[in-house]
Amino acid sequence: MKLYYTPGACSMAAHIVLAESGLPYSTTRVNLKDKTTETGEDYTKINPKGYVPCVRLDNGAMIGENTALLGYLGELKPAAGLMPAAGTIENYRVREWLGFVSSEMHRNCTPFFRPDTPEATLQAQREILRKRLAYLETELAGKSFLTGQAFTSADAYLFVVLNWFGHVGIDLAAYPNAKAFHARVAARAAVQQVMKDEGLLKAA
Ligand SMILES: N[C@@H](CCC(=O)N[C@@H](CS)C(=O)NCC(=O)O)C(=O)O
Repeated sequence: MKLYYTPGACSMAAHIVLAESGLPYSTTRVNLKDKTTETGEDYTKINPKGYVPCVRLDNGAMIGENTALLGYLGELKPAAGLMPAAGTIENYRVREWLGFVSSEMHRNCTPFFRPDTPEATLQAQREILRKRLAYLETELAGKSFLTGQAFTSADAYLFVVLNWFGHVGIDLAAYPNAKAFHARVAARAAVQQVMKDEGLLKAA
């Protein structure tokens, strides 16, 4: 499998799930500004949508879209526990969180990465995000991860989105459960490795 990613972008969630699974994979960095890969290919020929993440499977098929991709990758190695067994309510609980992180958290962060977003829009987005964080805060009370004590694909995605909140201008200190969740995920060996591989942490 090959993951097309951009350092620190939402593609880091798939990168974490791959690293946590222990399955073999390779990565290719994508420059989102000029849509080229680190090997000089035109990324839009690889993924016509022009955005990350996407994964080329060993049989040549491409799969993208975080909500589908993170479920798919998480189910590849059941023993890793990243997705509960397909068809169970527990599996759909993780998918429910993937949907929440995607449409309620990630999507509401997007305007902060567009240089032309008016400040009034950013303020309105911050208000929405504060409401979503308040909900997360109650959901994470007494739990290590979104669905309980097991780390899943949805936790990888939430971790990556929470990484952006400094840039968004919301201090997670006001949300102690979310802040503790973020620190807990950051400390995982696979997550540390991925952050190093993406150039976000200096190698020890
Ligand atoms: N619908 C996609 C959106 C992914 C997405 O927002 N990717 C961002 C990085 S976090 C991106 O590549 N943006 C560049 C662009 O849209 O040109 C998904 O959910 O996977």
